[in-house]
Amino acid sequence: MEGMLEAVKKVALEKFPRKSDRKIQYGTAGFRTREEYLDHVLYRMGVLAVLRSRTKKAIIGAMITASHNPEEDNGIKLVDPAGEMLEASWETHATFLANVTDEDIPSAVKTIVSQENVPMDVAASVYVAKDTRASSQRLSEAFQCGVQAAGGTCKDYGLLTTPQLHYMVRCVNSNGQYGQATEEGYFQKLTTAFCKLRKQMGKKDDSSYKTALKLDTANGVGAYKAHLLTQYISDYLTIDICNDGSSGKLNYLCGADYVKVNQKPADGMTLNSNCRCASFDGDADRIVYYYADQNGTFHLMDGDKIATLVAGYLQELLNRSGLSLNLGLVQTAYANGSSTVYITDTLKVPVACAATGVKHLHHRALEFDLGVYFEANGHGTVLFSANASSQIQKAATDNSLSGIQREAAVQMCTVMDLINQTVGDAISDMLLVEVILATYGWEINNWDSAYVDLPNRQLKVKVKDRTVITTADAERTAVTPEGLQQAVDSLVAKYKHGRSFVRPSGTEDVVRVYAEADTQENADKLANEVGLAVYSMAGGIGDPPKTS
Ligand code: G16
Repeated sequence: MEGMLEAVKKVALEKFPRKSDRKIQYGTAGFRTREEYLDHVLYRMGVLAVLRSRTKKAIIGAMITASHNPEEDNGIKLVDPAGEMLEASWETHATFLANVTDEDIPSAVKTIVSQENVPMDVAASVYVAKDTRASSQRLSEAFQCGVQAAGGTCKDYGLLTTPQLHYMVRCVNSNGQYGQATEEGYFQKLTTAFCKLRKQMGKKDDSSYKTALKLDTANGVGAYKAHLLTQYISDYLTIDICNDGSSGKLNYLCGADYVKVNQKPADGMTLNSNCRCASFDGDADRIVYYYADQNGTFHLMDGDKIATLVAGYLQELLNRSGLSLNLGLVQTAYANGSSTVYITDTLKVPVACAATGVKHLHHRALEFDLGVYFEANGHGTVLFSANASSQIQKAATDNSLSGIQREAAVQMCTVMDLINQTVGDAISDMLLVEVILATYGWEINNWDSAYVDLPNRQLKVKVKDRTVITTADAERTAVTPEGLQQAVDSLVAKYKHGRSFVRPSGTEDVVRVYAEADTQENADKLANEVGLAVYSMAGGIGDPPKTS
């Protein structure tokens, strides 16, 4: 091990020195900051990925992306063997290794090896992919140098969406049981399921569903992949791809995050009345839908609306199959109050609240047989427990069941293939939404009518050090700085249906403020007042926040 450690240090000093003592932390979705601060971090993560691979005796994934952040940022998300986010205890190792001096890398690695009992004689292998950012190639090379220096091997997939990389990792570690670890395998699995479900439902005379979708791909990797997708599904869905990167800038005035936060369509998307539109984010792990009604009013179908659509559909299939499996839905504090009421009172599906970050929702969703999780920002998926999938598969061929029950189980088997269960996947989620709308014969306005969102507003507040804000109760209560939560509570009390919370972002250097109330004017006012409270009590810098 000593020889390897000296080699790791030598390459670090020569090629990827740590140029400043700026601290960096593994956040909501990995490391994320301005790309010029990341070379040494990516190199060191190559080393860490080798240790993780040896520990798990499995292939680990690394996605080079800053997802919804601006083009100038970049980052890395590490992927565990089943395609899930890196285990929390290793996030601590990642932060530790990223922040030591170059000289201290060998001792830091030794500490991790000893704490985790890493078997250093086991072969290590890592799958890596990147998004379309200009810096992604350079950072991917830095990462791969780290893997090599630590004695591992790397398979470079080049450009992939984040969920595609998660999928590859799950496939290879399941020895192909989950699917083929190739891009062709990914598209084949999803689109075969999609076409099967669409074919089965035949043509409905009274259907309002139209087979045309306008898609904003945020000028990111999703554009390439959506182009590839179209050839597999053209019999059932025509996709008009906008913001495909040929002229616009990544995530700039477009993409799922822009649409959700600003509650307006992406630039370049002309909204004809009732025309179904959707936006991916920069690495295609989130999706939101939207449309303009006859009066030109914009309507957003965010992650909450997708979650309720999916949960309602699965519940109906479960009821028809007669299977006794528990279905639950996981949201975050950002979930619109109306969605939670709808899920509880109308769908009668149990709902849980988790902290922001797919890793938190994913773990909570594992507690259900069928766990639907979605963040309001459009990031989510469905998890089927091992017990649920085996019961569903068994029911699909169980001749003692009625035809209707068997048919529902067969349909659920196909739905399982349509869903990328490793992580939220904009492509897979889009295909699922399209299947459900077509099944119901709904257009987007029918879907929208399930419930009316409470008006809401999100704000970003710049502060000197966002870590001064700590939270509890799935981020719904600010614990520090002292007095902030009381201030928020008294502001909220002034508004009918008022609700607000603040939390430090794990992907951007800001504090996020969320507010909802009975009218848009009141939601804006509340967000503004809470933003100002954060600004004054948590060390605001620059201009005070205001709603646009
Ligand atoms: C990431 C996470 C999401 C999270 C989002 C914003 O999304 O995967 O779970 O909601 O960041 O997090 P925060 O509010 O902490 O900045 P993405 O799509 O950027 O990877």
